[in-house]
Amino acid sequence: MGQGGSVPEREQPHSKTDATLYYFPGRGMADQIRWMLAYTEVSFTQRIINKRERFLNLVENGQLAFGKLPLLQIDGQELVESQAIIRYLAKRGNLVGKTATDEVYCDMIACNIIDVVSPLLRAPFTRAQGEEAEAKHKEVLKASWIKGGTRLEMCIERNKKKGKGAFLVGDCVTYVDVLLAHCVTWYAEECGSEILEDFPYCLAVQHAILSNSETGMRKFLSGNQWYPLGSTEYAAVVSEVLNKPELIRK
Ligand SMILES: N[C@@H](CCC(=O)N[C@@H](CS)C(=O)NCC(=O)O)C(=O)O
Repeated sequence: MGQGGSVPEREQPHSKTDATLYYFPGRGMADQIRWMLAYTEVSFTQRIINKRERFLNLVENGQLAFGKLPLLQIDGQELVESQAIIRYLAKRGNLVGKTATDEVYCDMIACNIIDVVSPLLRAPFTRAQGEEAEAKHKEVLKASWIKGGTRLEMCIERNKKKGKGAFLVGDCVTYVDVLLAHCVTWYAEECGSEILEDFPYCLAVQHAILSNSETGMRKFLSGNQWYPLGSTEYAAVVSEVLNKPELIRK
């Protein structure tokens, strides 16, 4: 309840952009959504949740259906659950392939990509201090990429052998290519671009997504709507907002 037992006021969407995204001041589970918004040229405002009270207000006024961020206001709706939001944006942007089979393959691959991305989501909370510990942390992340990336590389190779093109599904870009480009870009930032040397197909997809001048990716990546790698300060904000001290490394 808000002050005096009243329900706090609902947060209204920004009136000058197509969408309003609520999340902590960092990448996390909102990041795939940001890339999808940028790729499909949906303008968006970010509402930064960096205080526990603001988070509780969203919960208490019923805007977080399951009590969790991210929240996206778009087309007169309030959407939660990151993977449902991504699928909505994919359909809205005509990025789910051409057939029902393409669509279910995209679903399967998107489910896998979130598993591959998960170690990156945890990185701000597991990042260790000191040269040796940092190198070890990098090695752990690198191993996650090699394991997950190898399967994704094989998916593109198989699709290409069917005469389709260097995409994950079908013969044109789908949203899972955008999600893969995001994943590849983030892993390269964490571990160094040399981790992609043996992944020519993943690199080709990343290149196709980042170099497509008809989307909003370039502007997005050079602007301030994409956050840097999560720091210990970011981890502290998330821990405070969620009231989860155990998230912070001692
Ligand atoms: N399945 C949800 C998970 C979202 C999630 O775990 N959100 C975290 C922040 S990244 C949260 O808000 N947790 C609230 C809490 O633990 O109280 C999704 O994909 O959106």
